[in-house]
Amino acid sequence: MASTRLILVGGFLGAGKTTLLAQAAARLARQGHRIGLVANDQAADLVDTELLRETGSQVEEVAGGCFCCRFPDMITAMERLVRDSQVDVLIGEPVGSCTDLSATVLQPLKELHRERFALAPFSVLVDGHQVRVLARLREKAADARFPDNVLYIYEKQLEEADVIVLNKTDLLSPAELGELQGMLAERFPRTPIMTMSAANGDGVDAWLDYLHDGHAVGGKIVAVDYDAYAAGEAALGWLNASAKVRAEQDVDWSAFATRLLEGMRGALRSLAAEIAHLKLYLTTADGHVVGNITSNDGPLVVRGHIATGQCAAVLLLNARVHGEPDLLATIAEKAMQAAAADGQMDVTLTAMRAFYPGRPQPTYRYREVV
Ligand SMILES: Nc1nc2c(ncn2[C@@H]2O[C@H](COP(=O)(O)OP(=O)(O)O)[C@@H](O)[C@H]2O)c(=O)[nH]1
Ligand SMILES: [Mg+2]
Repeated sequence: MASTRLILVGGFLGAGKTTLLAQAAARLARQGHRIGLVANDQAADLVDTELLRETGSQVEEVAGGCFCCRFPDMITAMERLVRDSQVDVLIGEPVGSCTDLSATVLQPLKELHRERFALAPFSVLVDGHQVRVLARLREKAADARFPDNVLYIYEKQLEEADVIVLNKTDLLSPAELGELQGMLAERFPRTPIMTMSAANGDGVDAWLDYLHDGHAVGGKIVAVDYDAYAAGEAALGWLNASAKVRAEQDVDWSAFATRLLEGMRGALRSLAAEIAHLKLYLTTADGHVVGNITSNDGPLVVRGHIATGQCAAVLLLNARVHGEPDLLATIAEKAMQAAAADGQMDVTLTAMRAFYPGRPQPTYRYREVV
């Protein structure tokens, strides 16, 4: 059987992976490819899956653990896309708090599934803010957003990349861009560094071309201390919730999304609980709205459109925060009720899971590059 191209895009929570998957899928589809996308999370009810479905590509999700701990599920999902939907390019996004992917996913793919999947260089996305955080980590500054063990994951993710992609360049001045590229090149001198705005598409074609050009794939395995890694993952409270929202009359769904995200951010700020990624997806019979926040001080972005006259929506809410899961659940529920009450709406929770991710236990862990 012919092999299927497989592109994996890593990077921390909020770096822009899902945005890039959607961009790449659209471009490759225009070139006549059939695309399969694979989302991944610690639990079900994923905003990312809905976002990826918008692209018109086939989407699978691997929920309940990272690709590394759910390797057989990842293979099954990919094989299903190839068999049932005849896709010829697969693009996957591992959980943003996951690292050691070269040892646990890339090497087993290379050794055990060489005939099935033609793996592209492993790209790790990073946004400028995160690069600065890393620099401050090395200086041991007290104002880092997350504790050291979370920053340990950031750093390991970049260390194992075949190619680092500095994303969100649209938010940077040329001088800042040059400075950040310089910082990355100094810290990771053996790794090619590309730049991109996944949001507006700048650099995406150049990146897709690069993946084709025969560069190293899974070229390094880095030393990862699993105690530090597990402590980093367990420092982040995780929440996946779904709810039904109803209104008596026509409502402004974007305003509801903004109120909900602002409400949560306000409560989290007052506890000094730093947001890694807070996102929501509201679906109605005619249109949807997406909302995102990737730090306590960063922009709140709401986009999408819902036609007038839509009085019922399904809400998906995903939060990854440096704070306790139970507290996160309470904050989320209160913010939902408050945002609904402000718009004379009614919200009914249909599922809510709040937890710390468990210790990573990869299916495979290679010691050497194969
Ligand atoms: N300004 C800007 N925002 C971006 C870019 N890429 C992603 N984002 C935004 O960053 C947030 C997180 O993006 P997402 O793709 O969900 O990140 P993920 O967690 O890595 O999958 C969303 O609000 C995106 O719209 C970019 O190139 N520029
Ligand atoms: Mg994502």
